[in-house]
Amino acid sequence: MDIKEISAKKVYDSRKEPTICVFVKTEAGSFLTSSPSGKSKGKYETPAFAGNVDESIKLLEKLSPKIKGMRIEQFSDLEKIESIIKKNEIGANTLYALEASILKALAYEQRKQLWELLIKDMGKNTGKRMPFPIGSIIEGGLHTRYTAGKRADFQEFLIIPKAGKFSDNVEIMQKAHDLAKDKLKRRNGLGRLSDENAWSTRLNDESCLDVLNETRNNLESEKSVKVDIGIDVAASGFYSPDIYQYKNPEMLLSSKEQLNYIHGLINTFNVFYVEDPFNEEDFKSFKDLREKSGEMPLIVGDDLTASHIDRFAHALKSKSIDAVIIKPNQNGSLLEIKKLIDMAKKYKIITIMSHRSGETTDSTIADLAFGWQTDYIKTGVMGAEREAKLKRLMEIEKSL
Ligand code: 2PG
Ligand code: MG
Repeated sequence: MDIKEISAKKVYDSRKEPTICVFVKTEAGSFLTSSPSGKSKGKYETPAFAGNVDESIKLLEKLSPKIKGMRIEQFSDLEKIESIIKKNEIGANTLYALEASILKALAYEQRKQLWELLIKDMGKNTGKRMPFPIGSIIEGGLHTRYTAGKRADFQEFLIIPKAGKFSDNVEIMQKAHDLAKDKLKRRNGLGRLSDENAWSTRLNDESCLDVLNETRNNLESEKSVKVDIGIDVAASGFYSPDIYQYKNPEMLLSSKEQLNYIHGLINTFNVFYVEDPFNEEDFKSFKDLREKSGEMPLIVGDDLTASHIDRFAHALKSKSIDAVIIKPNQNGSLLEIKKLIDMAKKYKIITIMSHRSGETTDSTIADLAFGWQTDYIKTGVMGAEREAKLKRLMEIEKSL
């Protein structure tokens, strides 16, 4: 397949913030991908743009003649692109959208779905397992506005249903969203929808966990299926300086106290999944929590690892995590994202493909999750941007 032309335009995400959509033209047609954007960005993420969206578009136009005519025949040919376009100069959102569009064009030329193109490089023994979805039900921190002057300090309260079928899990997540709404209302704590279309609330973290735990218990007995719950603490968002500064209720916790606090919540509410419980520099506390909590909760790195191989390798060496969040636009290079997934699988670290809080209706990450066989996908529950990924995975499940 030969690239005839590349171009880009500015589009707006679910937060009405500008992001980029990249088009790749070939003999067969035009293929496009738009990039999401985060709010709670890790310090170690690749910058999203070359300054801003407009500057990224200009730079891409300038580099376009060097890409014109380039032949792409397999995934690894993205190296040719990356020898010309550097992620730190053009921005991760631009490079990611460009590479994803190229792969869509290549898949089309080979009469394959995008996931089929990707799964081919996963080795002979790779099965075709649907990922378990992880959906945000209540949100606090940087993902919400205040409700009656308050919000939860943790960023996300998550539901993780474990039915055998992906489509059943989607239904359970949607039911959880409804149930939690009623429970919040009864506690006089229901706010508006948050950035990811979860519920905002004036309730504190412990009350949110209580609501979530009750929701899970209801669903487990109604559906006779295992349902796990989780939190994304996004602790870097309220760590300053050298102390965890809670607002709801007000408390200042040292790292040691934070560890004991989180450990207590894991036990009280039977929490299965704990993302970024500490500041993004603190590999040691992640490890200490892992050791203290034993088998049960998955300790998950997001801001800690920032979808970069060196950060992930550090987390591996220091035994800090059980699972890793993969956000393609935290890095920009799909070659590196694939390497990171291969490495995680090799060392038996659980992989979680993830959306961003600012999303478009682009569903590329659904194909990346299935094609690269990640264990989970974290992509929300409600709203067109979140449902686009869930629908795409249900479509894939149906086609198998
Ligand atoms: C996270 C993400 C997605 P953001 O922290 O896991 O939920 O948030 O995109 O704002 O970084
Ligand atoms: Mg996170």
